[in-house]
Amino acid sequence: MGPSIEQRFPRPSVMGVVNVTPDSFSDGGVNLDPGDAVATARRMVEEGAAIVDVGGESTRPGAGGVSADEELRRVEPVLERLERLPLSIDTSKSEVARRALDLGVELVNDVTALRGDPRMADVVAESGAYLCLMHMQGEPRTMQANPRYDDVVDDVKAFLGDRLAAAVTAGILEERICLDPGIGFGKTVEHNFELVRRLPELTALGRPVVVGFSRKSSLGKLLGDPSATTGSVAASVGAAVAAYERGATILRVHDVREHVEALTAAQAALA
Ligand code: HH2
Repeated sequence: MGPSIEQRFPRPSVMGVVNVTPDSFSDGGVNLDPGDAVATARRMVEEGAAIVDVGGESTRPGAGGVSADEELRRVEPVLERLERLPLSIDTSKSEVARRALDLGVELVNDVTALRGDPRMADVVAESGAYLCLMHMQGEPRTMQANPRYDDVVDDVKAFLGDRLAAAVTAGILEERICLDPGIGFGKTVEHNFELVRRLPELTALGRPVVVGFSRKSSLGKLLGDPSATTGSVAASVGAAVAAYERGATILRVHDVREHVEALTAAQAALA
């Protein structure tokens, strides 16, 4: 069966992001050409990424969906050429996940936490892959319209606990699952920072936590631009180090070298 997710990804581990899309919020178009995506993924591993997350559908605020065929058309040529690299697939479609797993991907990163496709749980269970379950309020097209919570951390924790239980009931081993509060997915700036500040309440669920604050617009807004759609690398690194200090295990980032260097220093200082 292989190692548990915490053995496979010791804290802190960096997950590099490669979006093979025309429209992702921060790297849209940059890696749409398969050759560019392959080169970016290889560079990320050289820079110290423990895994590279390949995605063929943008989930940025306002994004519509793409078909499974289109998603596969984007990611398949990339995955085929990266067979010996540690990879995850960022998808909510079982058809895409199944093909990616056939091509050697070891983790399924599902931003719908198994709610998007009724066949996804079986595909993950049968393969024995690692799984990331992420919180999202609403759907990408409308999620930033007016996010509301009674208490954002309590709500996200209850959701992730429920989705973890559903995954285990569907036959996925708990030791192969990690959880993610879903920074920017139906959340205000204050919600996002509160989730990091109170991260120990989420690690109390007993599973490794993934945090993806990298380049997100809340960082640009925090620094004074109310209409920001992205955040700077420096602000991303600051948020990632804070998340690590509060207990995050995997940091999902676009700028691998900067995060690996910062987290190595943070670990030396904190461990
Ligand atoms: N964020 C994005 C996409 N997938 N998966 C997890 N587990 N956690 C995240 O925070 C997360 C995610 C959005 O970022 P990105 O992939 O860069 O952009 P886009 O969705 O526009 O492709």
